[in-house]
Amino acid sequence: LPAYDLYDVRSMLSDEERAVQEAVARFTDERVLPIIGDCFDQGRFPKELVPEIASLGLLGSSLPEEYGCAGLNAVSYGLICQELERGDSGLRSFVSVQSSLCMYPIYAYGSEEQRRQWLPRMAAGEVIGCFGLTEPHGGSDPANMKTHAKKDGGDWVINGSKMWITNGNLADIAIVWAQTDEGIQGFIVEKGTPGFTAQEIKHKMSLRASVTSSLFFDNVRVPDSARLPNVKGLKGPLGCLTQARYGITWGPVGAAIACLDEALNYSKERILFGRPVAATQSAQIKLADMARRITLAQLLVLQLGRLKDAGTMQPQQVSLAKWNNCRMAIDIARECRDLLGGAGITTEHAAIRHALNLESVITYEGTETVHQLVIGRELTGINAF
Ligand code: TGC
Ligand code: FAD
Repeated sequence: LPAYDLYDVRSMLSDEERAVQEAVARFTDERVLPIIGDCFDQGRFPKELVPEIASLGLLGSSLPEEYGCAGLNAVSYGLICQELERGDSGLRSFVSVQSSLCMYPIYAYGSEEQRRQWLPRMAAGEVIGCFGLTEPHGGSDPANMKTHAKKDGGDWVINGSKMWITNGNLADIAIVWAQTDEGIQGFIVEKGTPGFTAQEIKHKMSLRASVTSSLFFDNVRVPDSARLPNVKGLKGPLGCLTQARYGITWGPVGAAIACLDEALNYSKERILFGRPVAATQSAQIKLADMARRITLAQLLVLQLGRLKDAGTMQPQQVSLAKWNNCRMAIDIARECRDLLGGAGITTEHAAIRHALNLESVITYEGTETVHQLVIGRELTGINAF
């Protein structure tokens, strides 16, 4: 059995799920891995891959075919995230944001007209989206939102700012959450709307192959037809987060597999004190422990995906898996970096890139602490936020 599937999880997948995984794995091996170290080095998102990602059906893959999407199940979406993140968390982020944070709210909360206007072009990668929830004063507490939209005749006027927004400078549209007199509401704001600007965040040490931006809204006027009509309140954005977090439970499994694979190969070839590093008991214990944690994480997400496909998945279950799998992957990436010695500190090898990326992944979509407190509240019935 391969080190990355000791429990033969593959045998628990349907033929369609296996085919999806194979297609994305091939894309990652052939198109992502040869360039991604340089992209990370240069701080460049490989935008040239977007048409291929779209043609593989990876954008909004769970949405129905009538909107130009692939209509795949949740487990397939998870496998897409896993295989993309085996390449780089930045590419998985791109797909998470487009699919779960932009296409999903248009599908779930939008009018039929909005669905038809945006979803087919977003599935084709012709329109790129970003999702603006987090604000500079504190992302963990989105209820304390300062950005607001005021009704003015038939229009809305938006003022405020958002920070740490994936795809911000790439995006043709932004899903923007703003406080209104009737609670938090979502708006589709098009690039080029007067008063709307995006500024790329530089000097990142993490997710360097991904675009992250601040968004500014200075009296941005949009028509009522840009408002998502079918949701009000924090449950709107939080419902999107549940979708995206679900994908993020799978993604880090891919990053961890990439690191283990690399460290395993390296330690078998690295001869020290007359034998391969892999022949030492301490290296074997480390590698075995990584395989153990990856196996547990794989079983966790597969069951989570089956629950999602059955329609019974709860947000708390997503929190537990997001916490567990991000922690699992970041620890493994750091341990693999150590097994590579000095060779582990450059982008010639993947471990440090994954370790640095996972610093973002463990923070965004709810920090580790936020997810721990969600489980604490579930157990005790006491809100400790
Ligand atoms: P609470 O005030 O109790 O609830 C408000 C309403 O929302 C409902 N709800 C949910 N609905 C769906 N999914 C969930 N996960 C939900 N959680 C709560 C809830 O039922 C209620 O509905 P209603 O009808 O009663 O009004 O909110 P809470 O106390 O549960 O929330 C507190 C807390 C801290 C958990 C929440 O604020 C939180 O999750 N904070 C973290 C914020 C966060 O994760 N931000 C992420 C920004 S996006 C991002 O990072 C993208 S990175 C993407 C990439 O590049 O891949
Ligand atoms: P804060 O909320 O200020 O948290 C600071 C610290 O306080 C953390 O350690 C946190 O765990 C801790 N903390 C918070 N509450 C408590 C508590 N009650 N008790 C104890 N400790 C607590 N957001 C978007 O809206 N859209 C995006 O596309 C997006 N993309 C991102 C991309 C990247 C690369 C990054 C880094 C972030 C992105 N985010 C995005 C923002 C992300 O969701 C936030 O960074 C995250 O929610 C945390 O918010 P914050 O950074 O303001 O930290």
